[in-house]
Amino acid sequence: LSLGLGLGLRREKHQIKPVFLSRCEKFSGNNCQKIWDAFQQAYVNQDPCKVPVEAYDPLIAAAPFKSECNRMLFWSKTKDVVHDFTEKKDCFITLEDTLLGSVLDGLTWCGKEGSSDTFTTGCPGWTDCENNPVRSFWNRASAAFAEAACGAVTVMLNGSIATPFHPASIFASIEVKKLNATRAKNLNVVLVTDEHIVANCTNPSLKDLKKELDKGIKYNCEEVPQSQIEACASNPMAPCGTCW
Ligand code: DVN
Repeated sequence: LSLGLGLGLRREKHQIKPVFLSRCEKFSGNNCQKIWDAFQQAYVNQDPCKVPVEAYDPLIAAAPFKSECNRMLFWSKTKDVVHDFTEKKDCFITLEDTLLGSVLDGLTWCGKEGSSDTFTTGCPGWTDCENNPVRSFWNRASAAFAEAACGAVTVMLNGSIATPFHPASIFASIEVKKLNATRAKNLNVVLVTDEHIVANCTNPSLKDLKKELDKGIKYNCEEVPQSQIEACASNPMAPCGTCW
């Protein structure tokens, strides 16, 4: 009995469904069981290295991204400063501030051939195989989030590394390619700097970024100290748009 109870509790602790549903219900309140079903069908009963990005199409259809014009924020190698900012100030929306992004942020999951269960341990890591359930989800969600981008779009890149716009990043390999000039009018690069500035707005990788943009999207780049972004985040009186 105690062994059975112990295993049951341990299984309970690692279950993803209660986490998924409680996060989802806090966010939206409705349709969460339907969204869970759409999520699960992407990877259950599959080889966890053979889940293509398209497997999540029904999930994206069940919980589509709203176009929030002038408020969408992308990022690459700036996760902590960006989410500290969006948590404290209601100026921008990142993928991780949307229903699907917030529900799945930080979670690991996979299925197994011949099983209808969801597993949270023994799953392939990000780089173990390309078509793993977690990576395919973020790739699919990032594409859909970028397709919805409209008006002035902002990206926070890291000025403390040599290549702020890295070709292997999700931002470079997926999101930039999905920005469409009929909806997105501007791309404003905020290059976040600290005392060790490695890259400024003349960085060669940013020339590549400008070149890759859909014709008609206006490009702009500003170097902004991280301390200024943090100070603005902590100042409830600072209006959006006056932070930098
Ligand atoms: O614009 C954002 C957002 O919309 C998101 O979906 O994609 C953009 C950020 O992705 P990015 O451009 O690839 O930026 P990063 O900083 O290189 O990677 C972002 C995240 O992807 C990492 O923080 C990792 O997520 P995690 O583990 O912190 O929840 C993940 N990631 C990327 N490459 C990885 C990796 N995780 C493990 N190994 C890797 N090689």
